[in-house]
Amino acid sequence: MSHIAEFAARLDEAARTATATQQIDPESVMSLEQAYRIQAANIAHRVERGEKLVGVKMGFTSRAKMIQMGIDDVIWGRLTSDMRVEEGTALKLSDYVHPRVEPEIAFLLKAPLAGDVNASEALAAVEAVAPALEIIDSRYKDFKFSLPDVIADNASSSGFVIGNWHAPDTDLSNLGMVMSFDGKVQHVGSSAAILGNPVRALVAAARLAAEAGIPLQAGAIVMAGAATAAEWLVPGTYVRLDIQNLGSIGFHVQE
Ligand code: OOG
Ligand code: MG
Repeated sequence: MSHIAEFAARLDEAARTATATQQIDPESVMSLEQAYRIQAANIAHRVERGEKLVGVKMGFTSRAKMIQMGIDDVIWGRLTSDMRVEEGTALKLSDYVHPRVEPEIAFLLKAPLAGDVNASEALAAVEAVAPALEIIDSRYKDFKFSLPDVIADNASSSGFVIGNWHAPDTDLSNLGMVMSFDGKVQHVGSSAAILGNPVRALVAAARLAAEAGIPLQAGAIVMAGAATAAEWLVPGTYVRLDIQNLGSIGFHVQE
């Protein structure tokens, strides 16, 4: 087995069994191209088991996240059908290694969006926007990784929760975002924290996905990246996100 196939199988197994694994490239010697090949092979295992590719997620699009994880490059990962968590669900912590949650904005496309586009072209392809929570769960021990490590591990993506879709007629550039656990505020931020405007994350997603040979299609979901640092999930709590003009969403964490 090539190293790529071997690492991909190990990361897929770690995700499937919710068991942490060793970093694959702690010294960061791998190229990003190799890391994305491992990611593709990693997610191909899920597709072989019947999951569908439903979109992409952007990572490290805010300073808060870059600082929290010590990485300052924008990355992306693949979203699959089984990662979707219904709004209001009760999550089982045992399905994850060491999950965290973070507040995001999601886009739903009504037209293909591929390659170099500007912000107004990107917005013209948007069917709707929604408040979203991402559950990130690094498959590496202690949630520690290098840049190639996290790319290979599908940018830590593990689950996503999406609220009601809204027509994209709200200015998204500076919306207040509040993430709370049982009504206690954990993080307050603004959508402006996401590359100055979350639409820029969509522009970047269109370019990166096309470069990788999976251009964004109508119906694709794009997660723009977290506006604030992530928080560990706590058993027995209700996680809620409120976004100005976009409403709120949430889910339970089982005891
Ligand atoms: C990597 C994923 C980063 C975001 O929204 O910035 C990310 C991680 O923090 O483990 O999803
Ligand atoms: Mg995220």
